[in-house]
Amino acid sequence: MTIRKLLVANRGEIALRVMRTAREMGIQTVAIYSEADRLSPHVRYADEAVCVGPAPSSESYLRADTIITVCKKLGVDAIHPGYGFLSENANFARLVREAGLIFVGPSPESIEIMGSKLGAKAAVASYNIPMVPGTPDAISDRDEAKKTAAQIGYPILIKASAGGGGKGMRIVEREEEFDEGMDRAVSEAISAFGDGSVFIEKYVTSPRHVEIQVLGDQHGNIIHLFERECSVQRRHQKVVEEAPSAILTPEIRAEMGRCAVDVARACGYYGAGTVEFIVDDQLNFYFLEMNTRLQVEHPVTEQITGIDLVEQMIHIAEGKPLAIRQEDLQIKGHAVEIRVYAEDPANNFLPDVGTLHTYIRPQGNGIRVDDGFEEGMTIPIYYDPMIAKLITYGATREEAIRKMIRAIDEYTILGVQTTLGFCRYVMEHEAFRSGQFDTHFVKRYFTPEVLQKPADPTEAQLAAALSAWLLKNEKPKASAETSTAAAPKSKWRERRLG
Ligand code: MV4
Repeated sequence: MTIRKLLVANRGEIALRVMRTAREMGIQTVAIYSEADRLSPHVRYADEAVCVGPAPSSESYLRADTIITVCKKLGVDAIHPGYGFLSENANFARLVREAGLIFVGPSPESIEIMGSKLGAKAAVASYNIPMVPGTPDAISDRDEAKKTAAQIGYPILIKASAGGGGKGMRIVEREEEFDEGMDRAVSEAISAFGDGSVFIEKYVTSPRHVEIQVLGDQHGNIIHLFERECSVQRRHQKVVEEAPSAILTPEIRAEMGRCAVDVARACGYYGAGTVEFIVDDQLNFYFLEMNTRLQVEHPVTEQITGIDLVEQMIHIAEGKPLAIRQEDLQIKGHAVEIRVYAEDPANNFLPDVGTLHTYIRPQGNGIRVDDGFEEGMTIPIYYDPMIAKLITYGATREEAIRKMIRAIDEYTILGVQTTLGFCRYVMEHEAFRSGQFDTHFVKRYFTPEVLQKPADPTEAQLAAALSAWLLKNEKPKASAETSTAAAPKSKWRERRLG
């Protein structure tokens, strides 16, 4: 089945990212937007655009029924959900299928299995996948669980089965705190997810977060596209991602890749997915969960493999067999991504939404900016305050990092506070440079004081911003130089204008 018209059920940078590939493939694009996003670039980029409701996402980007109605009206044959919003909603994927449309993503069944952490553990149980010691099922008998905790040794983590991405986790340091931790974990899980199922795991105290990108087709072929290192994060919000990881050996990489493919196989996975592991200081790795969507940080994988993941997703959704074999893939170079948020690092990363009075992107070889805003636009309060993803690519890790620092220095954003200076601090930090860091990097090394200098724009940036503004606002003068009548009639000029 060929996709001729694709609706992107998302906004901002990821909507643009998906539509760009669709356009390259000759596929017509349809944008949806909320009343807050009327003037957004993703709306103008699309061949057609439909307003689906007021600003709050519950009344617009999350309205499955409205979105499917739009598809029927416009003759759309497939929906790409991007990330967030409806991307990991099994019911939505099912509604799309029932409406006779193609969901550019995995099956509702895969989404459902992996949406439950215990479901994921059960699905992979018959495969040889390393997992952190813990309880394989939801805890029903508290005394039993307490015994297991004593056996595996404190500290332990209580996790909500319906959680994920750090939501619904609780550390218990010693047995005396077990009951209280359990009470809180269960009541939090009920209020957050409507499901009080929790399990316990040994707490790996200083892990690295390494995830493997996989692609599976609808014929049972599954490959992996190596890893992304995402350890630099703040309160489960990733800050810096890179590929490959500075710590993996080719042997461990191959082994993790094999495990990731098996995890995908265990749930009959097709589409693009990410298998998340933690890695301890001995380089032991453990499977944690699988994300059944295209991830924010997918560009670093695209840079080092040369593969367009959205193109692959579309081919897979059309039912085509994967055209890439595992042995064709190799890592070339190194890519680093930072997330540029409209947040104030000096003020506990409080969202600082406002107007991008000056917005000048970095440019040059090895630089990719995925964003969804333009100068003069206001960042709406209703959604995630990510302004852009800045990705650099070089032959080596050091080259990609140096390029990132240069790119951050060129990036001029005035009007809102951003995390650019904070990311620059990470790039310069010895622990990051040496590759010796874990998920506690930000907590361990960052205080607002370290930012005082780079937070202010440099003289050069101010000068650049001012001249850009002057150029843009300059009125055409009726001077001898600009009037066509008086223009010098050189051959060069004729050739150029003719
Ligand atoms: C863990 C862990 C340590 N031990 N599980 C956080 C996100 C969610 N996917 C699982 N997470 C963790 N699970 C055990 N048994 C530490 C984390 C964790 C973490 C993992 C990846 C990236 C950042 C993190 C930050 C804090 C905790």
